[in-house]
Amino acid sequence: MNNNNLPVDIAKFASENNIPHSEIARVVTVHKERYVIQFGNSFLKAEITGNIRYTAQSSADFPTVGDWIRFTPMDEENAIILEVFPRFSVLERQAVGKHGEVQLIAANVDVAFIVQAVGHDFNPNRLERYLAVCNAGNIKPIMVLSKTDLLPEDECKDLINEVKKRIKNIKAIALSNETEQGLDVLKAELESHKTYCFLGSSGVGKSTIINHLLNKNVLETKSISESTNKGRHTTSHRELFLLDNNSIVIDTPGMRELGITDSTNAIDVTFDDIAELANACKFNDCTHNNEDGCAVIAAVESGELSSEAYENYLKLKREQEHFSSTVYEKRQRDKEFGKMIKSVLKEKKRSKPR
Ligand SMILES: Nc1nc2c(ncn2[C@@H]2O[C@H](COP(=O)(O)OP(=O)(O)OP(=O)(O)O)[C@@H](O)[C@H]2O)c(=O)[nH]1
Ligand SMILES: [Mg+2]
Ligand SMILES: [Zn+2]
Repeated sequence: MNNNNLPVDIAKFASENNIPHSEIARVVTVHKERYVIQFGNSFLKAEITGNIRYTAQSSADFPTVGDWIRFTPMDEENAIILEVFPRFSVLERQAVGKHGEVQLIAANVDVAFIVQAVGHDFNPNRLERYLAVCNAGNIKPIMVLSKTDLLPEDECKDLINEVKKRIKNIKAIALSNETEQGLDVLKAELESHKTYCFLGSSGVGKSTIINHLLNKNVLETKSISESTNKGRHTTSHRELFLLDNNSIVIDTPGMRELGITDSTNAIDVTFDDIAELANACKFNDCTHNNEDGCAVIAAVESGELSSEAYENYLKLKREQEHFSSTVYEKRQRDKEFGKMIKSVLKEKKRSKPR
């Protein structure tokens, strides 16, 4: 079977490392440490080698949805994952409830559709947070305003304008799964062999959009009030699908928390107008909190910069600094622990009777 639809970066890596295309597959879903990989048109259940498990330094070293991997088949249905290829992009967030750790959402994604529904889900602050996550991971973001059937058309336009005013250069698509208006605009974005991920709160219509793209009801969709267990998400895991035009889409469960990690300049890229203003601050290391001669604060005062965007910028910066310092402390603790183990072992050796 051939498998010659590899992205350029992956094909390059394979040829540099003499890996035959017959050994390359993509991770479609992950359940704990059990994986499903896709090779051509076939799907195999897969596990990782002990080597991957023991050399992994964090959860980021385990395969995730969207990863390209090298595998060896065991039989018709099962395979072993031997190696995870370097990722050209990653979507990651702070692992919920685990300080200083990241959780991968997906890998090798080209474009993320950030979906917000009209009504109380619409939230530019949260949109900026998603943008920072995309910018950190080398992923092009596109905003999707969903459920436009629930709001008069001019009010939908107002929401899009509000987004565009606050976030320059963002592409935004308004659509409704009910009337199907705008779905063609989203479809026109999809290029073959590129990977698209859908992000956004639970119930905004991510899986419904993907069902439309697949032209069938593959994914379960449900309103929050329909589900027996209140607040339970309908989509419970991340999964990758191949569309007829050979684009790939990844569905994700709605995420309540999207803590940003310590990627260096994602926030400045997201708030590029603030980064631009900062060039005119009096101090090079201005934090734009309360310094004299701060051009950012001046822009807020003159109304040139929205105070909501400014507040959100400071909030995300604080969060990122907190994450970085937690990671640093964790590394120090791990180091101390390593030193202690070493000295105990040394002591043991020394006291061993000869
Ligand atoms: N009125 C209206 N309802 C929609 C639209 N799109 C989806 N819905 C409804 O919204 C509910 C949630 O849709 P889902 O597609 O399951 O939402 P989701 O984003 O996948 O949610 P999670 O899987 O929980 O993250 C369902 O009852 C859909 O029928 C839309 O455009 N308009
Ligand atoms: Mg869903
Ligand atoms: Zn400043």
